[in-house]
Amino acid sequence: MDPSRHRAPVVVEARLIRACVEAGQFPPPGAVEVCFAGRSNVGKSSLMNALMGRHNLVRTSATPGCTRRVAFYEVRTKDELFGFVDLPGYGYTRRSKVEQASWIRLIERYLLERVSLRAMLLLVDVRRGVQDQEHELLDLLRRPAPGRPPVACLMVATKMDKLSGSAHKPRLSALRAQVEVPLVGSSTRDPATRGQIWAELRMLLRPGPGHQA
Ligand SMILES: Nc1nc2c(ncn2[C@@H]2O[C@H](COP(=O)(O)OP(=O)(O)O)[C@@H](O)[C@H]2O)c(=O)[nH]1
Ligand SMILES: [Mg+2]
Repeated sequence: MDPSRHRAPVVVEARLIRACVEAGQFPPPGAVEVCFAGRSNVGKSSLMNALMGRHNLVRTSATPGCTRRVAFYEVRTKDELFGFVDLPGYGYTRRSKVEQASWIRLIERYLLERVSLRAMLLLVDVRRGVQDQEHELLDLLRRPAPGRPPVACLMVATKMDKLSGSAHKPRLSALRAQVEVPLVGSSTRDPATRGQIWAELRMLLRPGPGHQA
């Protein structure tokens, strides 16, 4: 494999633009946007920090359910600009029905109407695997959305370090059999992850049919 494929860019600037509790607060669409979705505590904030090369720009938490906002970040490399968007996590059982309904509305508005959205990284804990909510999110992305171009999707199985090395390959194969989008493993404990996920992200954003959900 070409080693340059796995070289992560130097992120010269990464900053929070706005954290929104409703769609009316979303900043105007601009740079190519990548959103990070997944169950609470799956490792979204950690992966975003790793990709941005920042330790704690996106707040990580050992307590699930803390992020209830759609948070827009701007990520600048030497010659590119990306929007990274942290979507509120789901699967937090102590949340009320009203909160869940407002979560769904917010996610739908973002995923179906955001014209600058080009890719979604959908995270699953490698031990928990792909469940109904992930399939529902993939279905949502496939819904007709006349206002925006198609969105490519990559699944990321997080916390690979929690499995023994010999379990990695068979587990990833089993997960890949459950979805029609590409799936890769990640671990914030593994320094190679940053370059690998950046490489996948770049492939995802390449013009062409891509890996649409
Ligand atoms: N072992 C391990 N822990 C992780 C990994 N990624 C995230 N975590 C931990 O999982 C917890 C939740 O992570 P966070 O990024 O806040 O999840 P979020 O709710 O999806 O944003 C934190 O305690 C992280 O340190 C990983 O790859 N390996
Ligand atoms: Mg988070």
